[in-house]
Amino acid sequence: MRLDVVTIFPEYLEPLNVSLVGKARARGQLDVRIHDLRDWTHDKHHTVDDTPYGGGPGMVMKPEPWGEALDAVLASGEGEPVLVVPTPSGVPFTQQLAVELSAKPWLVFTPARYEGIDRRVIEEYGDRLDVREVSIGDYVLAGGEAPVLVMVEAIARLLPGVLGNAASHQDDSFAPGAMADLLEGPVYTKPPQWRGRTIPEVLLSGHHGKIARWRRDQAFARTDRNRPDLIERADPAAFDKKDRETLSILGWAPGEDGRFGRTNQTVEE
Ligand code: 6GU
Repeated sequence: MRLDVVTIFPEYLEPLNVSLVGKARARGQLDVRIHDLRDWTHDKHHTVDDTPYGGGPGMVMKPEPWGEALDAVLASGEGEPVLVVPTPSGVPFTQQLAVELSAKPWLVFTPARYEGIDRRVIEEYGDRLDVREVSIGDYVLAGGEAPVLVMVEAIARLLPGVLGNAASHQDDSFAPGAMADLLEGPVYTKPPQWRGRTIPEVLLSGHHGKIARWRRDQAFARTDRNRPDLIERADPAAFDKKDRETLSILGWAPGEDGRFGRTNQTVEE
């Protein structure tokens, strides 16, 4: 997969040389190219921003450097990339979107600073490319570079051969499949006693069925506590008889439509 990033802070993307993404690059599984937007300015001060039409606070990124930069990047490759535009006004970046983008051969990211990029740039490339305006959550960052780091890591670890073990992301919280719609429960390793704290007995039992059931119950308990919205919107067809018992103990019951909602009953920890 090829990834291009156009930014006014190339050094902000240095973490892409480290760890999982850095190793995937070193192995040739990822071709990452960072570009400095200011290379496509022509004035003495390398100006990339200007005041907003209509007034208001902050500055807007000028269209001309982005147009020249994107034309150059597009001309440097075969075929057409997906253009990923980080913005707090975008669609949510989810595991589903990460999976979809991980199947594309070429992604171009355009992290902006200030109040964003002149709208005409998004319109211009939207006429020619698959353009996705994407947000990584409901909070406001000073720029799109950190979101690019987040998205690239989420996408890169899904590429074939990047994560050591192919099964490693089958159980991911939010991964479609086995533990779909539930958060992952706690994990433990050696030593068996640490500061007087032990390991849940069942994990030492060697009984794989009981272990799987315990893990699923832990996943329900954590999802109940941290993300009850995931249980509310889960497809109830994914819940077996024991899941339903666990949910009932946690204070959940099926409604008219079969989906689960909280009953007013509270459960002691
Ligand atoms: Cl993609 N950009 C900025 N500036 N803030 C954000 C964001 C993106 N996603 C959430 N907050």
